[in-house]
Amino acid sequence: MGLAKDMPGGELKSKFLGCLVGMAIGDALGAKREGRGMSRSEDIVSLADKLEQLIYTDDTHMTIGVAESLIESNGFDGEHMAQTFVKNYKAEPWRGYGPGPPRIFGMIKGGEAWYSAADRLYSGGSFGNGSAMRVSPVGLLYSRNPERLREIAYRSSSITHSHELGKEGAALQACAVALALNTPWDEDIDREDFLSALQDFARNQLYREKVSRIRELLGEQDKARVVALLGNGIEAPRSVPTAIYCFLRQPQSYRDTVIYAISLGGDTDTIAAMAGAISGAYLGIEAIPSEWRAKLENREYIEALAEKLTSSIDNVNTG
Ligand code: R7I
Ligand code: MG
Ligand code: MG
Repeated sequence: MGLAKDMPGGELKSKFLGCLVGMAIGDALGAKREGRGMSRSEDIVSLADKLEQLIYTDDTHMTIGVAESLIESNGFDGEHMAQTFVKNYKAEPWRGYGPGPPRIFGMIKGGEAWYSAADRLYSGGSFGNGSAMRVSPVGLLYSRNPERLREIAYRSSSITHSHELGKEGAALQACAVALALNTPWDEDIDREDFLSALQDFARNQLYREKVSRIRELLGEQDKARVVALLGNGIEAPRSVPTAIYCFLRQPQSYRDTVIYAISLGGDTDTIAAMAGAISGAYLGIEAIPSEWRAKLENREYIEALAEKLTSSIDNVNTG
């Protein structure tokens, strides 16, 4: 993974903002199609035009929790992050959370340790995409150190998703965010290099195979084939590779990335959130259509978190 320590400060900040705002807009726009079949790009564009506000779901709500906790703790603190999730869920339980996390929050409130509660779910932990969808702040903050990135992605996942496939999905998504962040925005994404880096990073055979499928599908016109081979579901292995694919198909356009992700149907808010996070981390905030940015609920708070995260990158990496 490129380290990109010499990136100009303005570019770095724009990429942090692009990642979190890009994630939230993908989530909010995708939420309007979650659980449905495929749709036409034109219909998604007109939907985006019609909406007066972009209201986000659990994907963004939990990403906010990850960012808040990383900032307040100056890095990862599992107990603090778990308590942040519990507090945020209590304040806004209506955000469309998956079935597992609220049960975990109940266990943690009842005294169960943050590192063991998730093992009690689905006999061996969840492999839902709930820990990958919220991991982008980890990808940004630990982008200079792939092994720490993996460790923190796993540990942040294990609060709610302790199955190997859940943890590995979070790590792969964080790695994709870091690779996008570390590629200067005036340099083209080398898709071969990007996929090789992901292939080398992945520790799990199923994800390695999925990365190979991404490579085979780059020129594919048939969306049904993309969905058949990569998936569009709520499970991490059936959505994280899909999100990475959506970005790599059209790395130069945030708008096209998110619209394509939603057009695949299924878990559209989450796939568009993850694809939008990667795209925004590469292209920066200015590449996101301003009329979409203007409609995003709570945008100023999300931007403030992104700015604080940018300021903590040096502390976290020297501390
Ligand atoms: O992963 P999670 O937080 O859900 C995230 C999704 C996103 O689409 C959000 O936008 C929101 O809508 O919810 O919730 P989990 O309950 O941990 O996992 C989601 C689903 O994955 C579960 O309801 C199961 O259907 C499936 N799943 C499993 N099924 C069988 N065995 C996850 N782990 C297992 C398993 O081990
Ligand atoms: Mg959601
Ligand atoms: Mg979803």
